[in-house]
Amino acid sequence: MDSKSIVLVGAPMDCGKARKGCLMGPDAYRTAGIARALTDLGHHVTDAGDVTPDANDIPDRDGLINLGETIGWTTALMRAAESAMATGLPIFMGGDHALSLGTVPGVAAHAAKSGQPQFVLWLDAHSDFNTLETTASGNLHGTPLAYATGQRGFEGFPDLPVTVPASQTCIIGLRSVDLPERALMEQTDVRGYDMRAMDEHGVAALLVPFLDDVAKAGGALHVSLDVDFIDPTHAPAVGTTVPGGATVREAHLVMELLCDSGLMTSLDLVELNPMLDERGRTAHLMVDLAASALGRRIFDRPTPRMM
Ligand code: EXY
Ligand code: MN
Ligand code: MN
Ligand code: MN
Repeated sequence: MDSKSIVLVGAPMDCGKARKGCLMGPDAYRTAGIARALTDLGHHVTDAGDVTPDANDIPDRDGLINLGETIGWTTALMRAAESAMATGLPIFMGGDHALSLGTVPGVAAHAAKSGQPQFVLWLDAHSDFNTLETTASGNLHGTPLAYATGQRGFEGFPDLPVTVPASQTCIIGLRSVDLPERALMEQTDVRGYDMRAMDEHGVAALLVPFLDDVAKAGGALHVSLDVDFIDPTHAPAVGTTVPGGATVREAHLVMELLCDSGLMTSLDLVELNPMLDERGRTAHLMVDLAASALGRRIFDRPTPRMM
């Protein structure tokens, strides 16, 4: 893989749900050596520090859990993501998945400036396709993909100048979807693959056709990796564990295929809660997965396409 300019952006957002701890995520990745892991692969890495929302951006909104604070973070992260794209390949170190309320629209706005279509790969046990009107928990980390694809039901959130068409999104790893999320997804052409699809076909058979579509469209590809994509026996440091997740090798294969494709233009690492970790092993696994997406492998030759 060619040397890239990678920008680490800390996004210690923790208001997307009730349980606290994700605010320590960015420093856990730093402590787990994310910068060194990527410079060892020949990349140029800068750490842009942590984003903090501007107090003026936080509207006084009650109702759903931390709605005002979440809107403030969304505004700040949209700006940060759009500007980070101008300097290289950003890795947004979360922080909970509500950070993607800002990062996905931000990278999409950057792509739109050059007329490039934006695609999104969502690696998650959950579809994160609730809206403010359908969420039962009020936890807004369960809503970012619905917001970023332009679904209605986000009254009070910033109007999005650029949304990602649902047809340009692909979710892999599903095993916990609320009924309203499923109903809303069925009204769109989002590609959603549950764990049974992974078991029956293998993750490569699900991912490669999507990557081929990204390549054909000359698209930008944002990857949003939720810790809970991986089975909790391998990645315990997350508040929304769901048994029956991806193995460590399935997760690495996804990242290695992304590396082979050369298509990834931005990455979210989300939902790491260091308070729930065991000697940092989840943080280290997420760093290893980021490294696999950016060139770490045993042999240089990519596997010939079997499809
Ligand atoms: N669908 C459930 C909810 O909306 O509360 C669970 C969402 C979990 C979201 C985590 C980030 O992936
Ligand atoms: Mn660019
Ligand atoms: Mn998620
Ligand atoms: Mn999840």
